[in-house]
Amino acid sequence: MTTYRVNIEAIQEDQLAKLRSAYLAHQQIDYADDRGFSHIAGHHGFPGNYCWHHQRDFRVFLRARLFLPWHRAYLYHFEKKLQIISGIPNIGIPWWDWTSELSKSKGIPIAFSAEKIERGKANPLFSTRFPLGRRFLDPATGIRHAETWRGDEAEGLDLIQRLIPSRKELEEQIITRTDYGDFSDYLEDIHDVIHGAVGGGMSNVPSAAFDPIFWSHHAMIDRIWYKWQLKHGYDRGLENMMNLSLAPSGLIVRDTIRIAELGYEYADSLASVSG
Ligand SMILES: [Cu+2]
Repeated sequence: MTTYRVNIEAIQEDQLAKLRSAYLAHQQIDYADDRGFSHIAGHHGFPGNYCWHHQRDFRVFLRARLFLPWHRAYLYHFEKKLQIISGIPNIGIPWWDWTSELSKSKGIPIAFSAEKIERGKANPLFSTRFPLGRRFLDPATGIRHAETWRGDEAEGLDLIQRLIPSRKELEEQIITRTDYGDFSDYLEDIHDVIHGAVGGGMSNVPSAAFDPIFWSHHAMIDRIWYKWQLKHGYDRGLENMMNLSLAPSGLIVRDTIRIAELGYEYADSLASVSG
């Protein structure tokens, strides 16, 4: 069964309700359980520090452009556990298309920005608690947060409007940037802008992956890489990195090259996933 990742801005009410219940179930798993949301979020920055950004991670001396394959493996691992814990076998991480007209005019989609959902319940796509009673310091305000937090909305929107390409501009970049390294660096810079635009815990590596929007931001990054691969070749630029480890997912670069082999696909229309 293929997992279809859908556009959060086009998601239907019943799909959104399913997604919320899946994330909530995942977030309620104890940190000690390595299938749970908080344990997996802890792999990225605090306490795991496994993530690859700007050709490095903090655990090895190697320099390599593993940003895209590492995060693909990371999302895959997260999604599998989300499916197991929620009992919804094909639930996928939705992607947030920050190049859309809606995001350029309103910023973060309502599915992630609403603090409360029906009957005043907390929105599991808006925030979650940090595990182990840990509090993260917001350098901007000096406040220590027990839950994920966001930055100033107006400042975030301004960054998106000024620094994020339009859909058309992005499509042109996907076509014209034929070199993997050049493309990966371009995409990573855009990625950094979004981390800053969401702000709060998302703008710091130790806390970023605890924010539920992290996964949808990275699904968009992954989807763009996939589109680039379709144009320029699946393994382009990674020929010499195929056997590198993407710890702690258990995958190596070679395993991440084809998303069809990982069992998921990006749905461009919801018609294909309504069944
Ligand atoms: Cu990121």
